Amino acid sequence: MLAEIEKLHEEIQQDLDSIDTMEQLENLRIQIVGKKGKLTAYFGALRDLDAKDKKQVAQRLNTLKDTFERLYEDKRQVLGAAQLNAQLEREYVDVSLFNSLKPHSLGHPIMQVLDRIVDYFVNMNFSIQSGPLIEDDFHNFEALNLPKFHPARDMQDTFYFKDSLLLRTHTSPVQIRTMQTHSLPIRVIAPGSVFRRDYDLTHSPMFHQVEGLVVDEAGRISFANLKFILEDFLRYIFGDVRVRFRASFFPFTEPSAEVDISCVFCEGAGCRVCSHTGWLEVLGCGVVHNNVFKAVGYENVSGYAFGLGVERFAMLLHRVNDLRSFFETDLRVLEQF
Ligand code: 2NM
Repeated sequence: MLAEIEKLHEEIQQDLDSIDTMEQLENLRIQIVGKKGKLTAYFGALRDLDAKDKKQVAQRLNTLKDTFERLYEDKRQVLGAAQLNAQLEREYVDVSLFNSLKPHSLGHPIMQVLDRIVDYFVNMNFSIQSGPLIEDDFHNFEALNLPKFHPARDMQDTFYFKDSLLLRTHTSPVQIRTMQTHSLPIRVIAPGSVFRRDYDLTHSPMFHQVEGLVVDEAGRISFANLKFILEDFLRYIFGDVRVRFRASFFPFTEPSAEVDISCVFCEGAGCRVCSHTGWLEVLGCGVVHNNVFKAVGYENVSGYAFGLGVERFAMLLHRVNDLRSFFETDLRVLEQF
């Protein structure tokens, strides 16, 4: 009987080696240790043996049973892993393909217009500067020749924190900081968000500006330089429009001008958008006031500066009449740009 058990052991070993499905493994288990299994039958035959043989055979059978259980479990694990791998292979999904089926985002319309504005000045050899959104009184007002009781400093217009900190109301403090830390020549633009207490069809408490500043030794920068670059810039942005400069006033420039383009809606004939004047105001500019240079410690220099609102440009370019639609994050609106 021991010899038969030895043979069964070898048989089991061979059978296990040739098995490659869970189903075959289950069949083998039934054949060996099931109710009518070969090993089960040997256990049943024990009762016909005399006591001396019984002990020896029983030991051998128990060892074989343990061995079989171990080999069975090993094989089950191997087949289970193979089965899982096959399933993963079958159900494999390339997630990178999925996203490529969706339309690509073109960016927010305000940022599209901002990028186009910035591109013009980068091509004209301006460098881009940025600065803090939370500013102090000196950089936002004092250095810009805004006297202590100027209406622009009013609580009505400016968001104040305690300790005379505030949300910058224009990007001009960036130009002030640039002059404080850089030497001549200066040729920069400062794009960024600014904050004012205002909210209606054409005003938002947060909006975007691009301001520019060019400074060099006295006599090297003139109003003519300013006029040339702004005309060229406005035709780059708005196409074939007429451009005019109107005398104006800003505390930080002297002389100062506001710049109009011929109305993009009626081409100058007069309509509701241009209040029947044929002109749209799009920029402020001027020759930098000497008090601004004094505040940053510059002497014997001259320069020009300008500023524009990106939202206003976007409204005119895209013919949007309520600026709040840019900020409502409604994809049905934003996807049209
Ligand atoms: C404008 C209009 C005119 C301006 C002036 C300066 C600085 F810092 F150089 F003094 N930055 N920006 C300026 C001048 C801005 O915006 C309508």
